Amino acid sequence: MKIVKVKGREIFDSRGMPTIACDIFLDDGMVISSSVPSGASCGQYEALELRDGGKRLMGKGVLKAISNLERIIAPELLDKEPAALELDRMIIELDGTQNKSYLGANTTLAASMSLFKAQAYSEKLQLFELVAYMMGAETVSLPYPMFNVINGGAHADNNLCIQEFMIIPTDAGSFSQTMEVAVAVFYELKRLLQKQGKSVSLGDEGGFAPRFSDEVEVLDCLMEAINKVYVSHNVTCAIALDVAASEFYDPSKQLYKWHGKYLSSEDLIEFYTQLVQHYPIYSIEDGIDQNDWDGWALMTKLLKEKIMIVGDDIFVTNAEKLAQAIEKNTATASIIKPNQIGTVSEALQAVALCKEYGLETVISHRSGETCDTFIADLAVGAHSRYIKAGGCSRSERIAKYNRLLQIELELVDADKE
Ligand code: 2PG
Ligand code: MG
Repeated sequence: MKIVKVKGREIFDSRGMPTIACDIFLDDGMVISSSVPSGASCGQYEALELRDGGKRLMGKGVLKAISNLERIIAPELLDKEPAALELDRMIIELDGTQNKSYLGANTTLAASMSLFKAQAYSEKLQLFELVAYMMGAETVSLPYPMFNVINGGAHADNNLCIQEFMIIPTDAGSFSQTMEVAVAVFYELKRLLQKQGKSVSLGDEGGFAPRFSDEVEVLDCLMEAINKVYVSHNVTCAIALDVAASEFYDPSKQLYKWHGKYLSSEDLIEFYTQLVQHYPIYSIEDGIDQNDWDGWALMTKLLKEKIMIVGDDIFVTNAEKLAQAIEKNTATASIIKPNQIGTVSEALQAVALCKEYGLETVISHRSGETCDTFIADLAVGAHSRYIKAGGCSRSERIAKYNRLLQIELELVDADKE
């Protein structure tokens, strides 16, 4: 099967911001589409997201990215089989920069995702099967989801410093039962918030975003919901936090601005230690700023036996950064976001590196999302133990979970055959 046309389109993400979609037309008439997400609390070392600037659409337009896709990438793809790894390599070479600043990581990822889907289609494989094949895996597995239930930080208009409070139902059995428990906690939480007269409006990732006095109040409220659901479902939930500490780090003072006070990394780690003692916290992501490697080393040393320590802004899905982390014993897990690096194959390399050195992976959405479900297949095919794809509301989040439900059914059916 050959590629006969490649088109870019400007579409809008879950925040109403423009983003790029890429359509690959195959010679049997099939059109394969992908669209890329966009972050708000972006890491300083992420690959470049190309925006038009100027007045149109608040400078966020992606017409330059579309032009790069159609003028520079497309001619190289025409008349070729959609061999994703090979063509990804060609795109990386065409860009030729460290951070995709020539073509834009949004441009390259849109093409890359469509190439992977097109190859899967032309080989009559599911996307997750193709990913597994490329990772050299003989089996696939469904990830544990981290459901976002309370939004703070850059994802909400409230007073919380911590950006994401997530739940991980533990041992619910199947993915569909896990989903049931998460939805039950979500609605129990909603009821509790309403009872307390708090707002139940949603943050960017589909969790609630009311004002709280502080993070401890959130955790108490969350525990009440988790405990109530335990009684009805006999399944408990662990808590995962994405602190997104780079968002409130002051590099000039080398301190963290926490609710009107300045804290050192030691103070912050002491606070996390207290939380870990009092609540069933399973993991903390970005507890420390992306450049505070000493803080990361200390947090990893002090807490790694108790919780999973997840790096996001510090690694940015970049194999070089991950290699540094491995050398310095920093963190025990990495977030994987394909748009931080700009191609699917480089994201797969990052996963492979993590696996080789015993780091867990959390395949992740961005706060600005589309209904593309690529990351669900990526998590299954790459055998990632975790995925985070948002709360139990908003279609762009639920689409990923629904795709996982579909994959689960297919795997169950395949087992029966
Ligand atoms: C994060 C992400 C996704 P953003 O920090 O992990 O939850 O947020 O996409 O805004 O960087
Ligand atoms: Mg994060």
